[in-house]
Parts: sequence; C-alpha cells; structure tokens
Amino acid sequence: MSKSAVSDSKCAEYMERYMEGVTKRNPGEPEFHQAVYEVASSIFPYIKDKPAYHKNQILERMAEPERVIYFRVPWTDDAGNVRTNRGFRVQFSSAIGPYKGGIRFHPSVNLSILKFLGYEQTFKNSLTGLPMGGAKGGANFNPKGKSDNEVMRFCQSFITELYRHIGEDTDVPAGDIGVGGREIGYMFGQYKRITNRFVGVLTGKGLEFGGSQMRTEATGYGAIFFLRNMLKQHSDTIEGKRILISGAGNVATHAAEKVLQLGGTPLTLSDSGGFIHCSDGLTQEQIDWVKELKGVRRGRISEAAEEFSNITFHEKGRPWGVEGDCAVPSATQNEINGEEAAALIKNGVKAVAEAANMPCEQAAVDAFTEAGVLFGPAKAVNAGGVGVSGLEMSQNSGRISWAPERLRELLENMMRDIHDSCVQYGKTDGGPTNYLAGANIAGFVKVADAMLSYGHV
Ligand code: NDP
Ligand code: 2IT
Repeated sequence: MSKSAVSDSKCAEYMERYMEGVTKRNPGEPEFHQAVYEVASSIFPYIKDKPAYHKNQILERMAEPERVIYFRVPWTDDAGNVRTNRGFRVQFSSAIGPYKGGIRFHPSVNLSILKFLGYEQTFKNSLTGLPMGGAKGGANFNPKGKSDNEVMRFCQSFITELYRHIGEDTDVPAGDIGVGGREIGYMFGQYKRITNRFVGVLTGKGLEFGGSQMRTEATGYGAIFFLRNMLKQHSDTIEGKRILISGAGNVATHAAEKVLQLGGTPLTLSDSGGFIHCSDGLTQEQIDWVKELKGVRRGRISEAAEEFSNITFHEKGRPWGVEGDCAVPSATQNEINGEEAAALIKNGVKAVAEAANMPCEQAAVDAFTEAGVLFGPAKAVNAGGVGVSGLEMSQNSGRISWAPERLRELLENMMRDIHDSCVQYGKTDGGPTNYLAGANIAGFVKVADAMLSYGHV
C-alpha cells in the first residue's frame, strides 16, 4: 500500500477481504468472527495511512493465537462413574506480557468462544496499562448440580494437565463464568502440590493465600465507574438513573452494589432461567441475598420472587423490555439482539455499558451507535477485573499485600485512565464519543507497536 491516504471504499474493500480470510481459516467459529469483525472495523480506518502495520501483517498475525492447548479432562463423579470433558487454553498474545485471562466452566465452551475471549482479552489487557498478554481457557464442564467434591476432582484433573503450560511469568489464569473463589482455590492447591512452588500462577485467589483485596468486586465496580465516567463526559450523572442489569453472578451483583452506592437504582438481575424485576430498586439486603443464593447455595434467581414480595420473576425472559435509563449486560455473550436494542432505545436508554464479554450482537451495537446511545464496549468497561488481577500479580511477585483503600483507589484511577484513552482515540465531531473505536484503537496501538519491534515472530 502506498503512503497516500487510502479512500474509504478501498478501506472497506480491504476489510471485506480480510474478514473473508478470517472466516475461511476459522470455519464454524461465529463468535470468533464476530469479535474480530468488531475490532477490525475500527482498526482498518485507523491504519489506512499507516503502511507499516499492513506491510508487517499485524492484523493478520493478531487474529492467529500464538498457541492453542487442547486436552482431555477425565474425572470421577460421586457415584463412581468416569466422566470425560474437554479442556482448552488459548494463549493468544504475549506481545506485551505473560498470557493472562480467565477460565470458563460452562457446557457451551468450545474453541470459537475461547478464541473470541482470548482475542478480546489481548486488547483489554493492553488498555489496563499493565504488562499483560491475552489468553482464555476453560472446559465444557457444567458445574450446576455437582457436589463440592466433584468440582474439586474436576479442577484437580484440569490443572494436572494445564500446570505444565502455565506459570507466574508464562501464563496466569483467573476466573470467569463458572469459575470463582472455590475453583481457583482447588486449582491453586493442585498446582502448588504438583510443582512444590508457591507462586502467583493464578489470580482471584483467597485473601489467605495471596489473593488481592478488591479482586472479587473489581469487574462489577469497575464497570459502573466506567459508566459513571461516560455519563460525566457527556454532562450527566448516575444519580437517580434506573439501571437494567442482567446476570446474577460475580459481575452482576457487584455492578448492582456499586450502582446503589453511587445513588442509582438497580432494577433487574437475571440468570439462565429468567429475570427478576424490582420496581422500587433492589436494596443492599436483596443484593446480598442474591450473592448468597448464587455464590453459596447455587440456587435459581426465581427464588428471589418467593423471598421478597416486591420482586417479580419473568421466566425465560431477559430484562431489556423493562423501562430504564442505562443497561449493563453482565451475564454472557450475545444476550442483547437487534430487537432488544430497539426496545431499549424506544424506552429511552441513554447508555449501555458491556460488563459481560461481547453481550451485544453486532446488530445491537449498530443500533445503539446509530441512535446516539453512549456505548461502552466490554474490553474497556470490564477491564477492572483483569486490571486488579494484574495488581495481584505485582503484589505476589513482591510478596506483599496492599491495603483495601489503596486497591480501591488504583481501580478507580485505572477505570478513569481507560475511559480517557477511549476518549482520546474515539472523539467525534460534535457527536457522542465513539467508545468502541476508542477502545479498539487504544488497545491495538500498544500491542501492534510491540509486535513491530520484535520483527516477524
Ligand atoms: P458467574 O459465573 O459468576 O455468573 C454468570 C451469570 O450469567 C449467571 O447469572 C449465569 O446464570 C448467567 N449466564 C451464564 N451463561 C449464560 C447463558 N448462556 N445464558 C443466560 N445466562 C447465562 O460469571 P461472572 O459474573 O464472572 O461473568 C459474567 C460475564 O462477565 C461473562 O461474560 C464474563 O466473561 C465476564 N467477565 C467476568 C470477569 C470476572 O472477573 N469474573 C471479568 C471480565 C468479564 P446461571 O447461574 O443460570 O448459569
Ligand atoms: O474476561 C476477563 O477479563 C476475566 N474473566 C478476568 C481475567 C483475569 O485474568 O482476571
């Protein structure tokens, strides 16, 4: 490509050809195609007059994981039956630091989902400003209905294979859907036992064995800090806003809690069985009850409507038809489609902050953008989780623990800096900030420039 500016139509042509290649090389991986499309559609216009990125095939190399590990996970259930699951670790990019990203246990887990998550993680981790590469792992294991002992045996078997591929300076996994404090404890215990080393090989650990203050809260709190920053940038505030939240796990419950603390009204939560709605706004007592329900008793969100008379349960549904000012999807990928986005827009939604990874389908992203709704993309909004994981790594290597107040401040500052980087690269002429382009470009630049420095590796 010549140095002269490339026309928009040429740029669209390159993009189309690029996506054709990605789709052809990764057949049957729709989530991965979706994630690459979302990034590439911001990056092609940005690099159209920057030939070094093209000449060195930066976008092409970024769409290939550096390494994929795929393994058998045999375990025995309480009845003595031998069970077999599939385990994965997608080590996507180590351009700016050791591989870093969560582990997901869910029956839907496959290579497409983990490749989309590992790809996204690379840009997200770059946005945090910390030296972390991108990865994701997991298994198609369904923790629902399993006893603690079954989960323990599964985690031990999973790590008995994975341990040889990870390490505090190589690859540092953490939690994600279906993997919380309990699972991290079992995996860390088994890693330590096999290797005879007490190192920061996983994050999200218990506070007694090297975990960081604020890691549990970081993703949900960070997401609401980001939402507050987006509103503030556009002369608005979170106070008095009615917020629709999906999910009822780690991210959703902490998002709801931070909304309350900042003077907003959390109206909904959900799980895979349906959503709950409290038109008075959920209280801290109700949020704590949900935390206990989902995190300890491992029950269904429908039970909240039996416990509290001002809560209604809507079977199978998702909360996007409820009238609210902001939406914070916090459950899973592709949980807001084009029609649901249209319903939210019709009801006057002002801002959408993706706390889950890729919760909005492309049609929903397009609808929000066209309608001028403030749209915070996942890789920026939920980066507080991995950000505090990065701080856990620092504390572990220094064999030190920082006070909760320090971590609270570091998280808040990190979310402010991520927001400001998005604004730097996502400014528009008079319209609302394009946070999607801003996050993609800000995340891309650091990784791409590191890759240019290394030559063709
Ligand atoms: P949890 O396992 O704690 O909670 C997940 C919640 O989402 C549950 O309420 C679950 O319902 C619901 N859910 C999961 N899969 C589906 C599905 N296919 N359909 C409908 N509901 C579903 O996970 P987290 O809160 O940790 O993660 C939520 C999201 O946030 C994910 O997208 C994750 O990748 C992302 N994320 C998490 C981070 C973290 O630090 N934990 C960091 C950054 C992003 P049910 O109980 O019925 O399964
Ligand atoms: O999607 C994510 O950023 C996470 N699940 C957290 C990853 C981490 O390493 O803390």
